Amino acid sequence: MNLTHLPAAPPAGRIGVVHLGLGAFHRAHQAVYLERYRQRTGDADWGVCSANLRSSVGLVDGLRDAGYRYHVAEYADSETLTLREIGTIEETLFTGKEKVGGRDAEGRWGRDLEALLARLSSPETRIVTLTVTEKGYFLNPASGELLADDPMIAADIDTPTQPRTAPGILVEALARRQAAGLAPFTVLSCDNMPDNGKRTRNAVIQLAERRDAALAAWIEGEVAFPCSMVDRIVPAMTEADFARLAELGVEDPNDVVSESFIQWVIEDDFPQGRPDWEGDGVEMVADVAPFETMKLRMLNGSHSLLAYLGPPAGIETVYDAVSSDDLRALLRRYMLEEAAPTLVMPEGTDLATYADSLLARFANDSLRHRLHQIAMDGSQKLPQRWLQGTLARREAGQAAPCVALGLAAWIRYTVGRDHAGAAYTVDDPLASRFAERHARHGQDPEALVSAFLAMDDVVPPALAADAAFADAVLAAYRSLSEQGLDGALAALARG
Ligand code: NAI
Ligand code: CS2
Repeated sequence: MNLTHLPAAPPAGRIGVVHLGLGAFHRAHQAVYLERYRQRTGDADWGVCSANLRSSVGLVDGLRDAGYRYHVAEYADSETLTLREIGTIEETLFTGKEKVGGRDAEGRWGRDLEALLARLSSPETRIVTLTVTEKGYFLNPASGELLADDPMIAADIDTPTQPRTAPGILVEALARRQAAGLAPFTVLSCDNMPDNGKRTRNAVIQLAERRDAALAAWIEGEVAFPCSMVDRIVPAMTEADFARLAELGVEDPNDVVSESFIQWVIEDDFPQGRPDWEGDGVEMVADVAPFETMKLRMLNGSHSLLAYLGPPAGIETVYDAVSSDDLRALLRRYMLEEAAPTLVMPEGTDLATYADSLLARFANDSLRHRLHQIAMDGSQKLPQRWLQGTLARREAGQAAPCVALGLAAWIRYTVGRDHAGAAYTVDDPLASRFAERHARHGQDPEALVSAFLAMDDVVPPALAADAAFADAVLAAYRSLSEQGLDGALAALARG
């Protein structure tokens, strides 16, 4: 093993960034960039206070107990590893519901809420970043409208000074800053959503309007919500990952594993200032949309194809999936024939080379990126990964057989049983709706496919009404059900 250790820089002591969503990706991406920035410049202004609003109180307390130090194990391949110690997270907070004796019902909410709101109201805090997953913004996946009827959002509307959601916490923090005569902070979403800054702004303003029109107008006029494209494959840790690191003498429950590749493309709109990230390879641009759409449709769209085709056929990880020539051929066909033609990229962008680089990253034999993890929250992911691009293709009269197969696979995946009949959890905010459709139409493929396509908060109505496309999804569904993955891929290849 070619192993490189990189120790963390000394703590800064000044918190310039507050992060919502202390998960694996935040620890392996934004925190890494801030660590590299601090190592390069010695600038002590950009320490991070990182909060979990909903889960993982163990990580919040574990990082605190470990002196806020952890490692990112960056694998270029199974023989080349950089162990990067991170010290930029200097405070961790938890505002979710605590379990009492393991029982969720009696837990109280908001253990550290006041501490988080105080951090967010501090003049030192100039940037707020988020990785709360696509569902953490409480937006209709297709329209981008705030889900005002969601019980969590309804609670934040009823008790706005005791918020529980990311949008609610941002509104309350901005209200406190406005009341104190302070400038706002810049809100930087790092979630895999198209126009993630605009969608975050949308959620925050729609929620603020239900509280105070003047506050909403202030936010609309004063708060920057730049968009960003983020990229680093950071699988959820497995026991095998911890065992591998233990063999190297690194035993820390807060560590994360990632690939060595990392990318961040950010719209340069930071009125309160920012680190000069350019020195660490961050691309600061005027418009991030082309980069974001390219990555969401080519990388994430490919990931989702594997995520729904793989598990029912007993395939567990991305690496296992791309070890199959047929699945690799499917990804290449999807990327070059269905995704790439929908993209508008700067002159000279070579999408074929980009596709090859993605397939090489997927074949990283040191990442155990579970397909079930990628399959999570499909209702929140598929609009931007497959459906918006496919609608454009259909409106131009072009076929989309790979996405039709992907949608058929997603519908089959949501039944929650694999090829051997073993049950698994369908982890999605709309899971109960899927179960209801399977219970009612499970024996009638045509009615089942129609019922899924009719979910207009996921599938654009114009695409659902496209009879030729709906027929292609039904044919793919029947092919998967009757001939399995190999048969369906062969049918696709025959065209
Ligand atoms: P994770 O499971 O480690 O962390 C998820 C975080 O989201 C946790 O802090 C959790 O508490 C929070 N969360 C979930 N639902 C929430 C809600 N309703 N409200 C508030 N917070 C909520 O997952 P990970 O790997 O950190 O990914 C998080 C997000 O980062 C992804 O959804 C994606 O948008 C983005 N991302 C992830 C990449 C990866 O490879 N893991 C790569 C690129 C982007
Ligand atoms: C994955 C992404 O879980 C998923 O949905 O497709 O987290 C993917 O690993 C990242 O976007 C890569 O940058």
